[in-house]
Amino acid sequence: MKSKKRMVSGITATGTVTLGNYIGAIKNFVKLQEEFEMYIFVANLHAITTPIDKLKLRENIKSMAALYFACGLDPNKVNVFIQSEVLEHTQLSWILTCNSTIGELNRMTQFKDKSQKQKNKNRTDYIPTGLLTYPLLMAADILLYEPDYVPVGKDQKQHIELTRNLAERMNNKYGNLFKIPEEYIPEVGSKIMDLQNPTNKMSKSSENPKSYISLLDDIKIVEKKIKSAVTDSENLIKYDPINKPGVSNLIVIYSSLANKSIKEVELFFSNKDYGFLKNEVIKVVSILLKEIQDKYYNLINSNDIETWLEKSANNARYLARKKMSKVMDKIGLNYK
Ligand code: AQP
Repeated sequence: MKSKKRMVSGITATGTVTLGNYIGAIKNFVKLQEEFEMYIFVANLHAITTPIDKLKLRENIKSMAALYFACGLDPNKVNVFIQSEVLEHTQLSWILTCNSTIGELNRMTQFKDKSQKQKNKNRTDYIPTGLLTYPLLMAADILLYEPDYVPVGKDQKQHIELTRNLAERMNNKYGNLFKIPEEYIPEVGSKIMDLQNPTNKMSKSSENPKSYISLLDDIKIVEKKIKSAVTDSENLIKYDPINKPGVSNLIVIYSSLANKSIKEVELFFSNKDYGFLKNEVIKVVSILLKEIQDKYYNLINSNDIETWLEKSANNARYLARKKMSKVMDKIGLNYK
């Protein structure tokens, strides 16, 4: 029997999962779980890249794990685990750090954007080193598991390229160490935008809660957030991300959740106004969130989650240890 192709991915536990994370990542994990062998983790080590309150972090980790299942990941099909519970992630990350250059990390747009945010907070003296080096932890997250594909949003494309470069570099230097992964970017919704500033990506750590929809938001709040989403004064429903970023973002959200192509959505909304568009977006988002939240509140206090996470962490450890043992041998760290 032909074995399944493997995928690995994770979401950073900096806040509650957003609609952007859902459309850009989780929705696809759910779709692909039948076809692929999947390793999906709660990226808690990535969450300490910038300062985070410890109680908040703890809460985020559990909530994210429960949300993965509430969104439809089947614990019998997908390995969902907590990143820090597989120690090899940090071990390999150090080895990759020693095989990378500051120049290539400095070129990462996410580093430029996120360090700019720190500067905007008047913290010019405080750009955490982890902000520069986290793409290497991400590369380790991937390379440990020899995946065929890494499902990501557009914003992470550059990090996958870095991962591939590092893997090729180390393969050339030490012999065949790593499998070169391919990125897997969804056709629709690979970048859901901020509702208040639609030229920026929707982010769970944004300081303005009106700019994102969290999967655990109260439906009444969601309604308000969508109603106050920034559009333009043209009152023309057309997909044009450059000139009409706000309207295009609503079209993309609707298209993804209603499972319709952008063309079909444009046709459906032709001759309609923005009020109508927003109401339809509210409907599809509310249906989704209600379903997720019902499952979430049933799950969050059950013991099942810990059992599922532990079983999957064991599966992940098995692969990660095998890979690390090979790496240690090939680069000369193993003296025996
Ligand atoms: N707005 C988005 N649209 C589509 N996909 C998105 N992803 C994130 N935001 C969007 C995808 O979700 C996965 C996990 O992302 P992450 O949380 O690990 O990192 P991130 O991209 O930095 O996401 P956030 O929400 O913006 O986090 P913070 O606020 O902590 O920086 C990835 O596949 C990502 O592409």
